Amino acid sequence: MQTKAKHRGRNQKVIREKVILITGANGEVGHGLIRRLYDLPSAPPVVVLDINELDRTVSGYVREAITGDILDDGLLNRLAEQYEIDAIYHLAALLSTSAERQPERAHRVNVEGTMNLLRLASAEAGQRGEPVKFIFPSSIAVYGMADIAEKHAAPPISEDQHLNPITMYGCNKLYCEHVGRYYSQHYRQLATDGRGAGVDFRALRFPGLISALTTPSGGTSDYAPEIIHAAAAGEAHSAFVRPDTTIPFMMMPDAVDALLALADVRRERLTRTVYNVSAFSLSAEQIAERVRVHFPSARIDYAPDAGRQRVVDSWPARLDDRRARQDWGWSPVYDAERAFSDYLIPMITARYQSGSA
Ligand code: AKB
Repeated sequence: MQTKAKHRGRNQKVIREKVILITGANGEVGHGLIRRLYDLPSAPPVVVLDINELDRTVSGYVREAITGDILDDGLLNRLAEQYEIDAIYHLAALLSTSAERQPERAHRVNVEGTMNLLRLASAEAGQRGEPVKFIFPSSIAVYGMADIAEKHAAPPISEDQHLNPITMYGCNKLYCEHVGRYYSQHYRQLATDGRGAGVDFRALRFPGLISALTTPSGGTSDYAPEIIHAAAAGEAHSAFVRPDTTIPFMMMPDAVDALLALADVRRERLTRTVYNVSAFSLSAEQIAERVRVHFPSARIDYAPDAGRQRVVDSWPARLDDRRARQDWGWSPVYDAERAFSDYLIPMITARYQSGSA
């Protein structure tokens, strides 16, 4: 739907509609987030920006879907003229495998794109005299374990450990976390001094995310959802990692809940700007075993891709998310058992049986 800023005549203020902006809304997280925000009675309408046209399955839930590039300053300026942006969920990014294939483009999209959005948030906060919440999904990719021995021997990794990413995507996310913290502190100081309002930057480091409703692309944790979706579709599948490959995972509804919960919590309760969140860890073969319980004829084997294996081997096997639990009550609904029995298997089965996949 197209909405225009309302002009109240010469010398009068332009009334802009208050909205939430989601970038990269066509991705898996975006799909879930759009639906959840639509159902929240207190949430302002959502405007989305994505490089591709918004999927028809979610386009009915947004005020406006803009097809465009976060690197297009003119587009962002026009957006700000038209809407009062209350909060930004900045999901747009090239994921780890895509970013390794085009590292310079990844840097432009992931870093310069984030800078553009932070600049927009800061200008908006200044204009309306109230902070703008900036919710940033970061990733397990910011970590870099030295080798497999260290990865498996290490206790769950907390936020300030092993910050040695080996991928362009991991470097981009880690840097943007720091720039977001800078914006938050710098502009909070402006607010304290009475010189304006600031960006309220909050980030989550997600593990591998798995959705029953959508299939991922461009990530390295994609091997897990690929195994599950292929089995449900009745297709033979070769996973691109070794069977012992282990990282933490989370179901998509928990990921969306985590973003909304972090956005909702009072700033005073937060002791940091970046939080780990996690649900459970499984190896690729443990995932395949659970899949075979429900799809006994699933044909799953392993054909590791050296580059992608190296990436996933550098990510921790387990994350310590105690700070999120303590500060804002984070707790996933889906452990490994419930993830399969209550979410993945019923929803994926329904999806492939109905032919909607
Ligand atoms: C990826 O694989 O790149 C993402 C991530 C773990 O951030 N899913």
